[in-house]
Amino acid sequence: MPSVKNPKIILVDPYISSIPGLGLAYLAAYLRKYLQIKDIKILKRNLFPLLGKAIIGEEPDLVGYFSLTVGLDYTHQLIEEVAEKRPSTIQIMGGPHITALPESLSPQAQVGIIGEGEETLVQLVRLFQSYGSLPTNELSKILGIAFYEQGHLIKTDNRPLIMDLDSLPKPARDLLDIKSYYPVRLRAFPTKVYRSSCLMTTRGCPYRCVFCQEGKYGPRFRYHSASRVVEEIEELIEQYNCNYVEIQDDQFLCHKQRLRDIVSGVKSKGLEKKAAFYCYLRATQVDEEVICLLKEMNTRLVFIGFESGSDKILKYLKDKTCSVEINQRAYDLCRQHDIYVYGAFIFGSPLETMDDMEKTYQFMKKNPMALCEVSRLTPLPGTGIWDYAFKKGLVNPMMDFENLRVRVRDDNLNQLWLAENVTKEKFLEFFNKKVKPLAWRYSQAANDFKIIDLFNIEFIKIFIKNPKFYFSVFKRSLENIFYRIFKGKD
Ligand code: B12
Ligand code: SF4
Repeated sequence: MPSVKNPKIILVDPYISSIPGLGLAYLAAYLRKYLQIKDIKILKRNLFPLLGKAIIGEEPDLVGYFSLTVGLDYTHQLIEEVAEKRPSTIQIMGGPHITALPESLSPQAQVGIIGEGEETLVQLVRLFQSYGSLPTNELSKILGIAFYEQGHLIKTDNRPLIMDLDSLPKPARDLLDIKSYYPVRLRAFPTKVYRSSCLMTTRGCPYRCVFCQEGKYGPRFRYHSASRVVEEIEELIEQYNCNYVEIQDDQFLCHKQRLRDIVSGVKSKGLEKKAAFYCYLRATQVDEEVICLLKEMNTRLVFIGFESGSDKILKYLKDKTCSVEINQRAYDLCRQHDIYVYGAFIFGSPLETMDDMEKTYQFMKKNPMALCEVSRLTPLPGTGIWDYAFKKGLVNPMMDFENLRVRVRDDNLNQLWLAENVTKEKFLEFFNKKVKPLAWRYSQAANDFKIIDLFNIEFIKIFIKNPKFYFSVFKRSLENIFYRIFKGKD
């Protein structure tokens, strides 16, 4: 049995996602390094559908939950279940949602972590080691947390940011079961079966896009050194056998000299021959040199938030820092260098008209995407658009956060819709008729997927494991062939 001096800690990611989030792995590595905690696990919903039971079965002393806005109810249910069945367990919530809205802290949880959690968690675990509990008079001395004292929520002062990211130990990927995420990239490149995994090389962002939580908290950009980035890439490839490396940063390109150094480091170790790369780009940071550098390190796919084909809407969404011309240039440069583009678009800004939406559709149609993500402008807590919607009385900290789903689907008429000049129904009709079919076709056409690819050995393995998925790819590939024959017609 673990003693209080050597507590058993479970970190929980209650979301199903295509890649393993790294936040909890950073925390685990920090606990290992500074407190030599050995008994630590990350439980992810992907792998444990009955997460509550799995947590309780571990008999933990302390459980920490990652929180996003959508899905918060599920996290609260887990916390209630654990509180009921194992009341002695200390429960803590962290992540983007609690950071933006600490008042969402479950009454059954002892502490909410605001912002970066490494140092805060170490201090909390130390407290637990000393007292066997988290006494509130001691909690009030810890920076960057929220907790209840006699029913009132107390927030302590903000914790200073970690400025030297290289001082953080590498995320504890050994706790993530990386292999279980390998095959997901099939949807991006059906003809190639990659073994993918990810890294983060920066934190924060100097921009202030109205839909994003990063921008709201101002210019707090920090980055790992090029040599540390190359070390992590090498670890993914050599130790975890990955051949597809996803760089999940919002701001991978923010520092050009660092990019040059990363690329030369990757090449000096021959890593570009062992793996393909994927990263996020901001169109304003793209120029010929950047794209050539990305190409040199074998970047196959880049994610670009084009957001809109209307300058008026782009200005609004991206705080006047981008334009359709800049977006077009970024797209063209990528395609000229044979890098596939994963484009993201946002519909539903307050002053957006049908004409603006049509411009976005035309941009999408002109520029085939390898993958395409369509979102509605959603007032997530901590963003500029949350403040706007809050002033209008459309959102509040007690609302049903399930109405803040970001992706556009055709069945969610309850979702908040902010465009004043276009009804939600009219938008969904336009989306279903024009945008959705285009996005599906592109994901196949841009990848040059062929019927013959269905007979490659990896696909046959998929057929055996998951015939439903196999047939959905088959259907899409037929659509793709028809699309190519009648290309341009919609
Ligand atoms: C990579 C990424 C993804 C990945 C992986 C998601 C994941 N589970 O981590 C993918 C592509 C799957 C994804 C999808 C989505 N994402 Co995303 N994503 C990111 C991104 C760019 C990086 C996440 C990351 O690794 N950060 C680095 C680590 C170190 O930070 P961290 O996870 O926040 O953890 C630190 C602290 O928060 C804290 N902490 C976190 N948890 C805990 C727990 C405890 C106990 C403690 C003590 C501390 C603590 O300590 C950690 C270390 O300092 C962030 C933006 C960002 N820069 O963070 C958006 C972000 C998290 N995503 C966001 C959104 C909206 C989504 C989607 C809903 C979008 C959509 N299209 O539907 C989906 C949700 C999917 C899902 N089911 O998870 C929002 C979340 C906003 C919110 N309030 O919920 C963010 C913040 C971006 C934004 N727009 O502002 N995303
Ligand atoms: S969308 Fe990207 S560029 Fe804009 S604030 Fe968020 S992280 Fe920064």
